Amino acid sequence: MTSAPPDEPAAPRLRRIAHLDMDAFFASVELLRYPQLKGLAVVIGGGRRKVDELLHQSPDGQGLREPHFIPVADFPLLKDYVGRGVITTATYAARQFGVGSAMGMMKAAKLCPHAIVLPVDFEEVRRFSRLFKSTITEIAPVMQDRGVDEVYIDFTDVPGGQREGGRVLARLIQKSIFDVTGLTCSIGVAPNRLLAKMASEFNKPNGISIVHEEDLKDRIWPLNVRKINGIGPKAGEKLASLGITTIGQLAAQDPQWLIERFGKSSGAWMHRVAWGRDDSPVVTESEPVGMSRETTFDRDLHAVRDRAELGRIFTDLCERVAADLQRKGYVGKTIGIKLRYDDFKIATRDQTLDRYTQDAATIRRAAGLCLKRVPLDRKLRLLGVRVGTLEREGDVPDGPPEPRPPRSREADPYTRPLF
Ligand code: DCP
Ligand code: MG
Repeated sequence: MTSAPPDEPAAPRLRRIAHLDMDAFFASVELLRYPQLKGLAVVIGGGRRKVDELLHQSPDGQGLREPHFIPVADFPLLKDYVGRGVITTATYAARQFGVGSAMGMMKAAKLCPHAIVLPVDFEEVRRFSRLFKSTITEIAPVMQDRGVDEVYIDFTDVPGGQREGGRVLARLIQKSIFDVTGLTCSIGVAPNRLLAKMASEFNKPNGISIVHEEDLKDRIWPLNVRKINGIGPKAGEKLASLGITTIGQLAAQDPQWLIERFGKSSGAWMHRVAWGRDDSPVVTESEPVGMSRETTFDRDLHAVRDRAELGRIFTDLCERVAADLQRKGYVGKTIGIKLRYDDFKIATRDQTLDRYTQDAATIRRAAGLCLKRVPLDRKLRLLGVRVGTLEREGDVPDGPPEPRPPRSREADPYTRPLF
């Protein structure tokens, strides 16, 4: 390790914020599955994965084909599409024809009839979304999730984050994401989130743009006001009707004039952002520590006399917690219950499993065991089920486990559930 000599003052650390956005994300994910389509015009939209099933079925009816080996000529084309579907995204090759997000498929077919149409695979998209984000946080831990394909990253204190205005670190992140996923992204690095978001679009696809405070006049002011994250179609229209289309024109307005037309906070905000000012921090979302579902009964229920009804509610709560975990992509290890008695006293119990789960039946069995450890002589007002000690599904080495079948009935404490 070498360090700077003590008499050489360290360069001042500037706030450097990056915005990273994946290129043609849903389409690029499909190209990983069908690399033979690389470079071609492909649009994502329309029907379900039935297309895939058809594609994968070999023409002679002899089983399934490998996705890689399906001839390009067998893919469905936009010109043959009939329906009211809308395009979700398009490859850059398709965009050259003027085709893009939110355009009706029939209209797009007129512009680019030979484009290949594929449906979106949300599960696959989510998997790659998690993968590229975890690749980033391994390098730069302060990351804010902004949706399926974009994040903000605070470069300020990360090694390489100051070099060449952030370009060195941006390059490393871009390369790491490509190595791990095979996908490209574009990154803008700037003094704040507002400018970084605009910068990430400057060099799409697979580009890096570095913006400094002094670039405001040349690179930001010529842009349309709609490029400001937060100025939507309505505000854009109103500004246009006032003769303001570029960010530079917005910056030239007297703040008071803007406040009179857009209200105190919006008017002041518009003036601030037009001058490239934004102090908002990159906020790392905290991971949830647990997920729970509970219900208060319409009438107080008794563990023995209302056993059937309680049993149904209990199972339902477990299923709902399991569905929450699955939907959000978590697995948990600690299963807990909460009861409130008719005297409003609360009892909780929990149990930690050997393995992580998101399975309703596993949760139900463990929660049933917890229930055996609480007094049940009073009536109940409320019942809750919680799963804690969460990990992201996929981060757990052995994956979401299946419950092991009990060795024998005698050894199985779950065979006599209370509810
Ligand atoms: N998306 C969507 N509906 C829209 C716009 C986008 O479902 N109206 C989806 C599909 C995109 C993904 O979100 O692949 C990311 O949106 P982007 O705006 O970042 O678009 P892309 O990543 O597809 O392209 P770009 O390279 O311009 O970022
Ligand atoms: Mg994108």
